[in-house]
Order: sequence, then C-alpha cells, then structure tokens
Amino acid sequence: MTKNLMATVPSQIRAVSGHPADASTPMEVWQGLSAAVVDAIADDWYATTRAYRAGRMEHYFSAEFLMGRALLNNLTNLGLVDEAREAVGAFGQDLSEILEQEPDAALGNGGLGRLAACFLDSCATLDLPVAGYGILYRYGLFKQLFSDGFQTEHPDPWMEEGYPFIIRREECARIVRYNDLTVRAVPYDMPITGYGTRNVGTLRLWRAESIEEFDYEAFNSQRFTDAIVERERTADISRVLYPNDTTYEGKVLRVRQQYFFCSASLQEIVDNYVAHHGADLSGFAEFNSIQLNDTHPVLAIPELMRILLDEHHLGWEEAWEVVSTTFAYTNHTVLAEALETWEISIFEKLFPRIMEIVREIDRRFRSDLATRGIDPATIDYIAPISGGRIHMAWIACYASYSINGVAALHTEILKRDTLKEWYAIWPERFNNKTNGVTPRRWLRQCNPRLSALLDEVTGSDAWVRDLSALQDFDGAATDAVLDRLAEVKRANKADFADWIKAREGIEIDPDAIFDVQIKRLHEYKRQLLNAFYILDLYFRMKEDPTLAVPPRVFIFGAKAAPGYIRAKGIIKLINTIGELINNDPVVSKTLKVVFVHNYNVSPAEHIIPAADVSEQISMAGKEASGTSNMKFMMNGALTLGTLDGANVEILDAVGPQNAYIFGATEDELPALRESYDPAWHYENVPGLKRVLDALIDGTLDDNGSGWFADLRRSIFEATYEPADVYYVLGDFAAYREAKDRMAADYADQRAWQRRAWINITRSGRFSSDRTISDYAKVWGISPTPIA
Ligand code: C3B
Repeated sequence: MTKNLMATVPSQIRAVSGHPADASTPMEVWQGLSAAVVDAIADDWYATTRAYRAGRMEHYFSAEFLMGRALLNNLTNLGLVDEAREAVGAFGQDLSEILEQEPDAALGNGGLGRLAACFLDSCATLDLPVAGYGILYRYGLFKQLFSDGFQTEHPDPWMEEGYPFIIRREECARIVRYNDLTVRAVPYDMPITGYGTRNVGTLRLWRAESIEEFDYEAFNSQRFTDAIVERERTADISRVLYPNDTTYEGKVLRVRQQYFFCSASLQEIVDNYVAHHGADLSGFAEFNSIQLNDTHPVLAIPELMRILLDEHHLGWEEAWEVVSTTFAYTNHTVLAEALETWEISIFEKLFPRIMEIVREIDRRFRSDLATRGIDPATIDYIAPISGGRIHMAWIACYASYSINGVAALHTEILKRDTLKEWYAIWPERFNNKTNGVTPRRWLRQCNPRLSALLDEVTGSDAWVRDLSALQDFDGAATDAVLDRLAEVKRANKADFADWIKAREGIEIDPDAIFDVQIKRLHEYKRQLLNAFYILDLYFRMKEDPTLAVPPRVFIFGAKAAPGYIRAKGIIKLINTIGELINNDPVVSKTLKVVFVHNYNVSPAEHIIPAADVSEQISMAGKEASGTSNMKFMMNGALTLGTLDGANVEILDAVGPQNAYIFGATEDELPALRESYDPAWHYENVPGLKRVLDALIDGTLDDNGSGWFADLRRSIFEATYEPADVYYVLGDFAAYREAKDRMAADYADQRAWQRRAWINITRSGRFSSDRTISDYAKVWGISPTPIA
C-alpha cells in the first residue's frame, strides 16, 4: 500500500491538475494526494463492504456528521504521514501547507455531529460492521465572521472545488416519494479508515436530485423556468444543514430532509437483506440494527413499517415485531426546546401513508398502555400523537429496544425526569453510554509531540488503539518525563500563538495560562459566566494596579444559531470585553482575550493541544455529556467545571486534586432556586454590581443594538423563563474563587505538570473505542476483520 502511494501521487496530481506535479498549486497537490489515498485503500474498502453486508450490521442514522478534514486523518490511520511528506517534498511542496488547503466537512452543528464522526473512526479501528447514513449537504454549517464584534453568517460551499474523499455511487440511487414530489436519492460514499487495520468502513451520504434533469414537457412547452424551479425544489432537500443546535425549528424542509435520508437508507438496507437472505423479511432484525442519533431520524420507524407492510406484505404484528427489535435510540439533551414535534398537517401533506401508520402506532400504543393499567393522563402525555402534534421522541421510546443517555448523570436525569413515564414501564430498555472521542484525531494526529512522548514512555504506539493502556503509566511521571511534558506543551503553545497571530492578528504570550472555552454558544453553557469573570478581573486590576495576577489568555470559539439573538449578544459582549482589555496598555500586558472566529473541527485541532485550562461550566444538569472536556483531558489540560455531564466521570477518573470543580450541583439546584434572588447577588457578591452595570453605563458599547441591556435584563427579569434561568450570578462567587485558585496554582509548574500527566493517563475511559465497545454489545455485533 505504501509503495503504491509514493508511486501514484505524481500521476494523480497530473490527472487532477493537467500539469506536472512540480508545477501544481498546493490545492491541486491536496487533490492529487487525496485521490492517491482513496486509490490506495480501494480494494480493502470493497472487501470490507462485501464482508459486512453478508453478516449482521449496525446502521448509524444521523442527520449530522461533523467530519472535519479527511486527508491527515487518513494518512495518520494508515501510517502514511511520513511517506506523504516525502512524496510531496520530492517536488518542493510542504505537507503542512498542503493539509491547510482542505476545507472542513462541517456537516454538523456541534457535539452530536462530532460524536457521530468519532464513532465511525472507532468502528473502523475496531473492525466492527457498522455503516453511517446521512445527508450530503451542499452547504455545511455557516462560516462565521465578525463585523464590529457581531457574528455574521456566510455560506460554506465546502465541495465546490471538488472533494476526492467522496465517491458517487450512481448504481445505488433510490427513489424517495413525497405526496407532492418524487426525487432521486444518490449516495456518495466516504471511506472511513481505522488505525492499524485494513478494514475500511463507509459513511453513505445521500444527495437529492431530480428524477430527470429537466421536466422535458415543461421545457418543450417553453415553461423553461418552471422546469428549473422544479429541479431546484428537489435540490433544496440536500442543500443546507440547519444551523440550530439543541433548539428545534418546525420547518417543512427539515422534515423532508429527515424522511429523505431515512427512506433511501432503509430501502438499501432492506434490498441488501433480500439479496442475502431472501424475500421473507421477518428475519430482518437478526441481521440489522439501526441506531437513531437523537430524534432526527425517527421517521425511519414508520418508514420501515411502510416498507414491511406495503412492499413486503407483512402483517402489522409481524412488522411491528421486526421494527421494535431493530431500532435503538440515543437521547442527547434534556432541554425542552430541543424536543422535536411536528404538526399533523405537515405529515398529511408530505406523506399521508406515513401519517396513517403513525396514527395506527398511536392507536395501538394507547390501547397497549390502557391494558397495562396506565392512567389516561399519562397515556395522553406520552402518546405518539397528542395536542395535534406528532412527538418524535415518544415514537422513538415506544419502538426502540434500547434507550440511552450520553453520560451517567444524563441517563439518571432521563430516568428520573425527562423520560420517567417510559422508565416506569420499560426500565430494561434504559442504559447509559458515556460519550467518548477518538484518540486518533484528538491526540495522535493533532498533538504529534505528545504522541511521540507517549510512544517513548509506553514503549510502543499500542495506546492509540487501546487508550486505557495509559493508566499503567501514572507512575512514569519522573522529573525527566515531566520536563518533556512541559516542553511539549510549551512548543504547542508557541505554535498556537503563531497560528493566532496569523489568523486573528492578536499577539499572545506562550508563557501565559491558556484558558479555553470552545463549544456552541448557548446560555446553558454559560459563556456569560466566563465573560463576567474576565470583566471582573479587569476591574479588579484597574482598581488595584499592584494586584498579583498570573498572565492569562482567555480563548473562545463558538458559533451561535443565526436566530438566537441572546447568544449573539454574548458573542458581541466577549468581543467587546476583548477590545477593552487587549487595547488597555497596562492590563493587556497580563490578560488577552481571543475569540477564534469560525470555530470548527480543524481550529479545535490547533487549540486543544495548546490548552492549559478546559472550561466546562454549564449549569449542572443541562449539559448532557460534553466531549471537548474529554479532548482537553487527553491533551493534558485541567478541567475547570461544574458537576455536569461527563465532568462527573472525569472527576471520578482523575480525583479531586486533579480538577477544579465548583458551583451548585444538580440535586442542590431546585432548593437553591426556590429562594434565588439575582438582585441579592448583584448587591452582595463582590464585583458583580460593577460587572452588570458595565453592560449599561457606557463602559461597553454594543453599537446601539440594545443587546447588552437585554443580557442584563435576562439576569434580573423573568420573561418566558425565570430571571437568570441558568444561575449565572448564583455560581459566580464559587467560579471566581476556583478560577483564581487555579491560576495561582499554575505557578507551581512541577505540580501542574504532574496533574496534567494524570489527566492524560486516566483518559482511557473517554476514548470512543470504549463507548463503541459498549454499544457493540447492545448492537449484537462483533469484529469482522477482512485480513
Ligand atoms: C450535544 C450535547 O449538548 C452534548 O452535551 C453532548 O456531548 C453531545 O450532544 C453528544 O452527545 N447535543 C448536540 O450537539 N446537539 C443536539 N441537538 C443535542 C445535544
């Protein structure tokens, strides 16, 4: 394979560029090198696909796959990084520059989509027969720019210049029918390589196309524009990723998207079953299981019923038996605003037959529950259809053989609260699957210095496939090793400082503490609390110029949903605080604020290896898991966090001396809220009054938008929600104390490095390999190596 790559790179570059390799642009070299990689794995990919299709398979249905860049990931997994560097070096090109040409495949919003991408990497590495299914969005998540500190959104046509890591499979196209529209679903397959294996998995992404390029009749009768419009209506379906994370938007186009990829994927899976096992579909679930990544693909449930009933003529009971042993459902959030419900009229308009099936599911559900003696009010609350709407989460819970949350605390909250009615009836369906992240991308690939150190200390690269192996090396933290660890971090921080200077035009000091909060902008994640701390620290320094403050860089990365004004207000606020601090001749010597624009997977790969502090400060009970917390830990940053999501398990893994935990806990909050008065905190907690007043007294300018006053009102005034619904002022004092203490502790570098080391060695349980091994038991699949 290696020889193959070296030999084919120049000719692949010639083929894509039309001129010799040494006369090609970096973009053309990226294209050619990528094509050479796909070529090198083609036979193994084919062999893997054939082997998987013949046996039991898991199908991962997700509206989002936040893949990021592919080339370096594939080179890393295949062990070809050095070969590739040499191959392009031979004609005077620098691999790092080539890699920077690649656009991110940003086909996801945040954690949910990135989790799906990490899972595919783990399935490939573990040789597990799993395929992913989603949508080939022409426009990924919007590109974010700042204008006067305000977020602006711009389209991301990520495939426009060609994308070698995706192969169109014309022969596998399917037809998807809506009441008012019939479209072709054409699959594009992305190969998913694993580390240290020849198996190559598949992510299949569907693109919507017209049945015919034009409606020729309309075309011939001079209705040219009508013909184009019809074609565009079809293309709309896979045109754009909806940019909302954890808020639900009841757009008809979105339900069309969901049905589109569910229907096409199911048709393929059913056809594959028939090809291997014959036309009797009653054994379908013995060979197939489908994981529903949140409620976005839940239409697959009535769609599989439709296929079994109408196309394969099973009876209802028999079809339901198949369906209810096929699907498993992952819940990713307890936020009420995320729960998808659809108006009946939308289903009736788009797919009346699906609506009919949902009605029958509802009817049988109600009678099933009545027989079990469940009271009518409860039945009505959790019925698939109630209040004139279709409740996707309830359909998922009813039909699924497994229901899971994404961290221990989250699963407990589901059982106790969000899904308690379901837990009372079907406790055996519930299980926890704490999230994980792939150590290939998030350590091996993004942090080569630390990787080399780990290879050295452990004696091999075995940890890349089994991260839990690191736990045996807690005690390896000799002074020599910790010196090396310090050098690694220092060098990563210097690289990052260069990157920031080039990208954002801000100078930062690599010896300062790099304190990072990167994630979607949402009130529950409390970037506002972090902003208040920074502003308070600024005031403290102004008030007392002799105050000893450890030098710090506060780093943010976050996109806000375009319609989420309050989140956009927080972005503007952080940028405005940044202006104030970065331009203050005195304070800027000690503090800097950097908001990395257009935060995405590839910026994360630059940021995480350089971080000292990982901010995980959501209000307890609201962050289902979090996954950046795991990536930071793996790269030796210490967590500053609340007892929320997977932070609880991180704390358990590293011990209280190796993390900074603060704030109200999930079980304390209800009582605290009873008597909670933000105004009291404003008056009595040192610093808060000054900070909140700065929002309206002219200290901070929101360019007349009124957004800062609105943020302030959200703290003091109850509107649809209680005042300060995310308890920002309530946790402020504890946060300030923990964060100050953490910064002071940084001075003892040896102790800090020792704690960073423990974070790295204990990160094994947060590898997505562990998560996927747990899922594999639920899925009933086992490794199927092709070699
Ligand atoms: C996210 C949650 O907000 C995170 O806590 C969690 O780690 C990830 O999912 C992965 O499980 N999430 C998201 O990104 N989008 C949603 N619609 C719901 C949850």
